[in-house]
Amino acid sequence: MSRMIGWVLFAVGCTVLSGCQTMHDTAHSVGSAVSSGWDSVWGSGGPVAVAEVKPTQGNTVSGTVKFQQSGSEVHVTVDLAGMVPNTEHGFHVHEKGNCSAPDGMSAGGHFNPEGVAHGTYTHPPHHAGDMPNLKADDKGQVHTSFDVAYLSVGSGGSDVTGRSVIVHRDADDYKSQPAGNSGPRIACGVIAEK
Ligand SMILES: [Cu+2]
Repeated sequence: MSRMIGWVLFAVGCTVLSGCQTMHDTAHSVGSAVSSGWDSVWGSGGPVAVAEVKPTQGNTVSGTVKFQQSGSEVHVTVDLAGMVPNTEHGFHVHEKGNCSAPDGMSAGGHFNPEGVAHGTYTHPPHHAGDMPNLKADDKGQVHTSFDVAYLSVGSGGSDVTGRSVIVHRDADDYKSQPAGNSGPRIACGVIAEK
């Protein structure tokens, strides 16, 4: 609980002190990395946001993606089904929390508050919305989790709340601009704070 209070105080401080946002974004860029075990170090209980993922027209992928703030990182938990078995898919946070278009294009481009190029999620600079490709198992399902330091939940310039997650048909090559040549959008979910 003291961690929660600390986070709130930090957030309030950010709104009072000008320049804090720049520091915040810089810290996230430098700290961009994937690691594990933070839950055991920091405990859990930070803000949570969840996307209920639904298939776009003509597709079958659905499930949930959960984002939980944990210390300075965000733990992302992915549970999806309905993919072609043993396939790999681009997976990103997109700018707009709008999945109304049949092809998912209403979600806009990649979430990119820093205005940088698309790239590999482990090597900044890259879009804040860049995440690792999802690999479907032999049942067409994905059950995985990972931690990133460049997103946040509930506050900050890289807050995922009110954005969306998109699953693409093809793998992200982590270099083609602006979206890794990952093809059409096969599923979309608006990220809402819980
Ligand atoms: Cu995308």
